Amino acid sequence: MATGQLFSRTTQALFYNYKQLPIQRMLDFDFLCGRETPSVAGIINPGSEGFQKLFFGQDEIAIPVHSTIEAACAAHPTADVFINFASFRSAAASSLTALKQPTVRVVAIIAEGVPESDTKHLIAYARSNNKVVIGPATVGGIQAGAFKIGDTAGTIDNIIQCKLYRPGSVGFVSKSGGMSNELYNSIARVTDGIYEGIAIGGDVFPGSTLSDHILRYNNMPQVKMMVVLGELGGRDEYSLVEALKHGKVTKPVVAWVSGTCARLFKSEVQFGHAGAKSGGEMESAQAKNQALREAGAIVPTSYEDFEAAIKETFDKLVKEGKITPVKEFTPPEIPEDLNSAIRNGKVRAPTHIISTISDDRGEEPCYAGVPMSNIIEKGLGVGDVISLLWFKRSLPRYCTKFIEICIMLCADHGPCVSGAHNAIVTARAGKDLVSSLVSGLLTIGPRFGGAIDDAARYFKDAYDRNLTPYEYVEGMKKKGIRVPGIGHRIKSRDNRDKRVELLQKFANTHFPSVKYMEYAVKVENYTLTKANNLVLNVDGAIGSLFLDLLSGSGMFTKQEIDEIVEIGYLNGLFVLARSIGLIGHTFDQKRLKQPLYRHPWEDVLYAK
Ligand code: Q5B
Repeated sequence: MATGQLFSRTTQALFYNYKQLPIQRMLDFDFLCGRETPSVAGIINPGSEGFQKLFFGQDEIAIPVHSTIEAACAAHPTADVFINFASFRSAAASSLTALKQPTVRVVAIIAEGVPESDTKHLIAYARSNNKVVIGPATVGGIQAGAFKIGDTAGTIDNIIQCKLYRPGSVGFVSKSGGMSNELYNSIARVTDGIYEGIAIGGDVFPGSTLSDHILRYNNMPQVKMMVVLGELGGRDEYSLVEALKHGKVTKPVVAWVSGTCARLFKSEVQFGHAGAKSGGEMESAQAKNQALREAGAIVPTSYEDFEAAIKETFDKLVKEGKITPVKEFTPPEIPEDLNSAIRNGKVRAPTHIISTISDDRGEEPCYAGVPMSNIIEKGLGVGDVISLLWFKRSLPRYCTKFIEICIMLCADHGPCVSGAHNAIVTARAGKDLVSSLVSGLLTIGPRFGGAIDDAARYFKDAYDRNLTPYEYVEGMKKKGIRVPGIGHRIKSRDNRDKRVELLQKFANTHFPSVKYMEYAVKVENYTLTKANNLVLNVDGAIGSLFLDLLSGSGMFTKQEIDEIVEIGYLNGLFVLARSIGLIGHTFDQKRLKQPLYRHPWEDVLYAK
């Protein structure tokens, strides 16, 4: 293992597997410490490339994302720490790849459950190549005021409380990541704080050991004393005992091995970590504490006395002039995330969208307040769904049935109408479903299918103003406007549109009043005196009958009816219905493998 300093205020890491929270915590720590460069140089997210936006203080920064470890190392040759958030399944392979990169010096493996044989292989490779592995099964480590791995030391509040934003004089190493948080706190209370802290992880074979780090701290002039928290199970602590016995550790070591309670259990006990199980006597916490004590470490009689022992050792070093406690300063405040500030009721932010028709935030989506399951359980149909989403109310069944009939009758009118023709030509040009559908839909307008709204507007206005059909039609003629809802390319007095008849029949049976439709028929009678094809067409029938539905159902105020007509809801019925046919025509052409359409020359008048 390399000796001495692992990190500095300029250390940069590559972060394997995108995890927003730990990366943001690293960057927040950087800001707190007054680092000028973010500690994460790049992210490796296998299979994807680009950038991830994260905060560095108040500013957003874009961190490059690479799809391979090799590409990330090539792009960031000064990033020498590799933080591996891969799952236990892929952690070993990705860690080995990282260790093989010449630019990577330290690899931290967070995953628990990495196979021991894989870890042994990683350890052997790292040691023979003078590289450092921290973990597996670790939270990582921290150099106070300089660099932090992932989630080490928890929240920003905890980091501030533990004074980890600036260096102290204590080198700390533990097996447990959770307990290291506890100790950062204790150490901050009774000393000038941590210089560096490492959690080696709770596996039987840690990538680097307690003694590896203690020997490293011993070589670092900034570290004046060391604190070790071991645990029962394994023999790692004995290598520290040996180092102490052989005089390799010259700075005071305050140590405690937890798990003394294991003796209270009658059978063998496995604690949280894979390596923390009460095995033979040598592996007991009592035996290890005793051995450390005999080797010269300062070992209290219980965990409760651990903090006092640390304090005593620190105070002694201060008294001897070996430590000059650091000057305190107030770290900068990290701006709170908008989401958490809103959650905590600290700020209010204006919304950018207002929606009143549906809500997908609860257990199930609701249409106009009606849960999806109600719609299904009550056996409601698409007309009811339209009634909820367009009109924001549950209309009576005859109304929703009428909507459904409109949709069924307007679903298609053969391949020759404008919309179907366009969809067919587009599909034959090799375009996809959406393009073909949209190209057909774009033909819907005042002449083709999109005359329902205008038919309703003008019929309503003429009827409400008591205009005779003659006054209405001739008035429109004077203005140069064709009567919307009147006239058809193929339908005529002698070839009536069956759809119009069906709609009229349904309305005559179910609607309380059909006054607008009757007015439209009177208009038709008049226009038929002008030309045979000036019949009430499907748009005109729907437009006039929807006026009857709105005014006769008693479900809408006069103001609401005016708004519906003014906004123009009713063309939506044709758009929705005809989408069914346009999709059908698109599939039909593709199924028939029709080639590119070209209009024949013979069908064009080339005029001069
Ligand atoms: N004239 C529909 O016209 C059509 C007149 C009129 C007064 C009128 C025309 C029209 C209003 C819009 C309308 C919906 C363009 C139609 C639909 C869906 C569809 C389609 C399908 C499906 C047909 C000849 C003479 C001229 C005109 C006069 C015509 N309409 N006068 N009011 N409404 N209607 N659209 O046959 O003196 O010679 O200059 O615009 O309601 O789109 O199946 O195909 O399901 O897909 O091309 O059913 O009526 O007649 O343009 O040659 O005019 O009649 O002023 O008089 P035509 P034009 P003049 S349903």
